[in-house]
Amino acid sequence: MKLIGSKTSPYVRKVRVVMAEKGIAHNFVEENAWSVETTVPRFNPLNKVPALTLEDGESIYDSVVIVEYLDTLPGLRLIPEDPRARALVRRDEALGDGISDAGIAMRLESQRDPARQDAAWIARQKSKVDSGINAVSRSVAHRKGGPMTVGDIACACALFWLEFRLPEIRWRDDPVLRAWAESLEGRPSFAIGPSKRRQASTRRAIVPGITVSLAPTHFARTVGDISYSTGSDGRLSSLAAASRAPPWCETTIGPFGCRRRIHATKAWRP
Ligand SMILES: N[C@@H](CCC(=O)N[C@@H](CS)C(=O)NCC(=O)O)C(=O)O
Repeated sequence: MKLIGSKTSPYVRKVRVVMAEKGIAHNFVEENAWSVETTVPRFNPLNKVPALTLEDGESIYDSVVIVEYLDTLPGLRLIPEDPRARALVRRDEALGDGISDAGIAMRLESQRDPARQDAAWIARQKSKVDSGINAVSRSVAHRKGGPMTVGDIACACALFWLEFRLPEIRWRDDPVLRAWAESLEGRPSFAIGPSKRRQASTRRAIVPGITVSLAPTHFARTVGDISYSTGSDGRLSSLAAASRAPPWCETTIGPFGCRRRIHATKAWRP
C-alpha cells in the first residue's frame, strides 16, 4: 500500500496514526496538494490528501473512507462494531475532522492579502473551532477513559494541528483536554507529524538572541514561550512571545525549505 500525503495535514496524520496502531506496512509518499508540480490528482481527482493506493493499484481517498477500510484489516480495532457505540465514535471523528476543516479555512483566509480578508468568515470558522474544542472536552470527560478510538485520533490530530498552526488557540488550558492529549502523545503512533514533543529536537537555543531551526516541512512552532509561523513562501506571518508584543524581534527567514532563524535584537525578559 502507498499513502500519499503531507506530514502536516491533520487528516493524513489521522491515517498514519491508525496505520501505526494497527502495524500496517506501507510506503509514505510525501506530496503537497498546493504545489504546482503536485501528483496528487493522479490518486485523488479532488487534489486532496490523504489518498491510499491499494495493492491492485486502485486509489481510495478521503481520510474517513481510508480509515474505515484500514480498520477492517487485522490488528487493533479502532471503530467498534456495536451500532450505537460505532455512531458515537464516527461522530467524534466527524467532530475532529470538522475542527480541522474550520481551522484550515480560518488559516487560509487569514493568509490572504489583509485588504481582501473577510473578518466575518474568519470569526464564523473560529466559532466552529471553539465550540468543537468544547465538544471534544465534553466527550472525553463523559467517556472517562476506555480504549482509544478513531474518534480520539481524529480529535487529537485536529487539536495538535491547531497548536502547530494557530498556537493562539490555547486548548491545553482545559485540564481535561491536556490530560487526554498527554496520554495520546505518549503513544509511539503519535510520534509522527508536528507536535510539541518534536519541537524539543528542533530547538537549538533559546537565549536572548533567539535562534530556532526548523525541519523543512515545519513552518509553525511554539518553542518555550515563543510562537511563530511562516507562510509557504517562508516569510514570517506571526510571532508572539507569551502575552507580549514582538517588537524586540528582528527576523531573518530563509527561503522555504531552508533553515530559518528568529533573532531577538534585545534581551528578552518574560
Ligand atoms: N475530507 C478530506 C479533507 C482532506 C483535505 O482537505 N486535505 C487538505 C490537506 S490538509 C488538502 O489536501 N487540501 C488541498 C486543497 O484543498 O486543495 C479528508 O478527510 O481526507
